[in-house]
Amino acid sequence: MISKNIEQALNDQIRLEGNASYLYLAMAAWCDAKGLEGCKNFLMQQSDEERFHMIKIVNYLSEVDGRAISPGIDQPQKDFESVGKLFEMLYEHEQKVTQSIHELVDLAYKEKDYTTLNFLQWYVEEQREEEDLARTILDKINLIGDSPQSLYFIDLELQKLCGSSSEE
Ligand code: OFO
Repeated sequence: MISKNIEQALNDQIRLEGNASYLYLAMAAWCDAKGLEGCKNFLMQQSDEERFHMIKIVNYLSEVDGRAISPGIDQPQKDFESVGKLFEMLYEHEQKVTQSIHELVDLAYKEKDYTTLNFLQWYVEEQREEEDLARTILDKINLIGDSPQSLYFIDLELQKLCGSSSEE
């Protein structure tokens, strides 16, 4: 059994993970339209992972006799200024998710909900890895540059990163 407060906060997290999944899908579609196959594949993979993060919370709520709410979808941004700006946005989004996970940890700690606290550790670690991955990509883009001539090489690098992010 979990408190209504924690249940609400976990449902807010479900929404955030769901929105991340659809934002990354929109990013993948934009890259696809630009012929950036490697970037598209990477972002499709990230989108799938975010959905998995969402479902993991839905299953957890079911296990602790809570009620999961399937979130509505906010229309994500469709167009992006450049590949560099797109990955900056992805990094900012991951930082926002990390902050939200840390607030959830805080709440679980205050309520002495050690079961949820334990469950959230997986997300704390996952966010560390995802932020690290996003920074690695931004470093590569900074090195290569994102002028039209450089896009081919960025795309190759992103293809190489496919399969390198973690899933359980
Ligand atoms: Fe990368 O956001 Fe999920 O946890």
